[in-house]
Parts: sequence; C-alpha cells; structure tokens
Amino acid sequence: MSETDPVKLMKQEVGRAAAAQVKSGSIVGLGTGSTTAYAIQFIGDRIQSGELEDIQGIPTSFQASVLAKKHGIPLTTLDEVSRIDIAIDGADEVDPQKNLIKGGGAAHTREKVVDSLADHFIVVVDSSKLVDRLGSTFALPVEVLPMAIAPVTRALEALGGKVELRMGVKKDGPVITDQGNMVLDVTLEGIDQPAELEKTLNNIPGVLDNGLFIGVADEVLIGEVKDGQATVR
Ligand code: ABF
Repeated sequence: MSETDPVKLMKQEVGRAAAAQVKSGSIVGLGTGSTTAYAIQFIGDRIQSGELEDIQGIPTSFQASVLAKKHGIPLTTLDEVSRIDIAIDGADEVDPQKNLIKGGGAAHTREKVVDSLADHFIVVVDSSKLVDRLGSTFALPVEVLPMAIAPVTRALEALGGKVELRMGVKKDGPVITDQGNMVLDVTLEGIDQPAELEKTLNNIPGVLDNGLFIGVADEVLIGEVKDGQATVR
C-alpha cells in the first residue's frame, strides 16, 4: 500500500484511536491482523515518547508477539498477571450487537482467551466488516485437532455446513495454528442463533474453539474513507 493509500490511512487512524485509549500501568491484550498491527505500532510510539509507562502486553499470536517486540512493548503472560485492562483486536465480521466472527488469521483460540478476559475489549475494523447477520460474508473458522479432522468435518456437515480445510498461502499443506492444530472454515446459510451455535461447535470432540465471539466486544471502532479522508466512528 502506498503512504497515501486511503485504506492504509484508515487502518492507521483506527489503530491510532484504539492505542490512544491505553493508559500507563495497563496490561494490554494485543490482537492479530493488519489493523491491530497499527494499534501495536502506536502503543510502541507512545512508550518510546515517554507518554506511556509501565505497559505490559499479552500477545494473542506469534505474529502479535513479534510486532510487540519490534515496537518495544514489554510482554508478559497470563501466569504472571491476573487481569487484562484493555485488549485491541481485529475481526472478520461485526453484527449490530457487536458479536463477531474472528479467526481469519487462525489465531481465534488464543484471541478469545485474551479478549474475553479483558476489562475493555476494543475491536478495530473497517466498515466492510459490518454485517446484519454473522456468516453472511465470512466462513466460520473452527480450530480442530489434526487427528479429528475427518469426524469433525462430518459433524459440521451434519449441521448443514460446507466445510473446507484451510490451506497455506502456497497451498502446499494445511495451515497449522500456534497450537499445532488445523482450521476448518465452515460456510453456513447465515447464523440465526450464534450463542447456541458457538456452544454446539465447541462441544464437538476435537474442536478447540470456533471464531464466534458472542458478547465479548465492549467497543467497536469503525474506520471509513470518505472523499479520500480517513474517519473513525
Ligand atoms: C484477527 O484480525 C482475525 O480475527 C481477523 O481475521 C483479523 C482481521 O484483520 P484485519 O484488520 O487485517 O482485517 O484478529
């Protein structure tokens, strides 16, 4: 993306707006994705400038931990701290009730641990992620033990899902999560009862977690580009 690319500018503004809510002394959940990457960068900038002190980050993925280290954010773990003050993370779909589909980055299992523990979870998205009903535009990611891929696939198909094993970018093999598992992407004809579906899916033996985040988000920052100008609402 060029420096003046409106989408990049918009992601930067959303990330900046989220990073601005971080207070000194906070434990910060650090999410995954290109928009959250800007929030991590701007948190680092605020630390380097002396504006923020005593920040500890809890990364939700290897990618987030690499970015945090690059931007000088000290890291900690859930064994060391007993709270998360604020979490900033992306999403693939957001419905009017702030329920989410996440997992496009194959990191939703750790993301859900961190985001759901946070006192304040901020979702950073562009307006293209807004949907009336979850499942309208994005297949639902499900993290599965490799040895259980076949039976879980059958169980998801029995629920009416069209199931695809997520392959790597080079298509030379399946995506492997930070936990060493695989991801099944499930296309459903729109999701009417997301809270029930989340529980049903997680009760299938072999499923680690799925990308439905129901009642987890506290705030959604939405980036838009109007007349070449990036705005956040
Ligand atoms: C991650 O953020 C995933 O849940 C989701 O796929 C991704 C979206 O990132 P981006 O900001 O690049 O659209 O947390």
